[in-house]
Amino acid sequence: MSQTRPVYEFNAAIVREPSTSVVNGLRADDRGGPTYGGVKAEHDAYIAALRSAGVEVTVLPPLEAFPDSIFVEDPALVFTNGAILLRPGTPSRVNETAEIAPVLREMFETVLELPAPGQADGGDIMYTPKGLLIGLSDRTDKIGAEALISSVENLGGKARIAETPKGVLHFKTASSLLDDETIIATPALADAAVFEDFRTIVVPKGEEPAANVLRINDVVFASAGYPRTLEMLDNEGYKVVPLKTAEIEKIDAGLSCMSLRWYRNGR
Ligand code: CIR
Repeated sequence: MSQTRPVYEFNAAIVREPSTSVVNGLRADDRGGPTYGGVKAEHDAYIAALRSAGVEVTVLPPLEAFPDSIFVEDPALVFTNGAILLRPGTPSRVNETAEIAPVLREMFETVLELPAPGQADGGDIMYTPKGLLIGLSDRTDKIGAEALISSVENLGGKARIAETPKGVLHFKTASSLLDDETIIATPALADAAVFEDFRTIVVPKGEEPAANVLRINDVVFASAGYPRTLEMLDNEGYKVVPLKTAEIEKIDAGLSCMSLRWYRNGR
């Protein structure tokens, strides 16, 4: 897994079309569900944006039985040299892993499985140049995180455990990697010792969901609904591309959740 290219250099991604059942996606607070058409429009724009950033996107068909299956980031982790099948930490999503497994077995020579009985969601896992950060949350428990560290080491990488702030779904709901040295995080997570090796940019109070950005190659995709964060990133010199997330946010999701990304050799 060791590599010299930036961890945000990607040329391949998997996404899954939303099902009409996405309107029933899980949410902690019901602020009114999304519409299928609204999610579909955001998803279509997302696919187009990944392609314009130089990523070859494989689009999987919708799964009506799994309302949250559009969020392919959660049931697996992918790297240049292999994939790890995870065990999502909420009952309605556990079997999403079995749905994506054949696709990954087709695309990757090495596909590991997270050893039972732990659980881990990909949304809790941040790739950094210093190894993976695995945030403990209601979805990712200590047993799962420790098992995952072993799996990552088996692929030649390294990982360590971090804490996810209370009341936040995933570690990456509240933080994202912007470049080799920089993290963007909510005020609640910014002070965490876990980011001591990084420069931290803090999203303004009231714009917390904007902490989930997606760095791909030279672009930072950021949620369009948070003007102060967009301006801050722009002032920091990032090439910012805003994308609409208003609908997927109604089911607690952000930009990273909608793809699995990796650098595929030999293209
Ligand atoms: C869930 O609760 O699982 C979905 N409604 C949202 C998943 C968001 N995924 C992510 O942050 N990686």
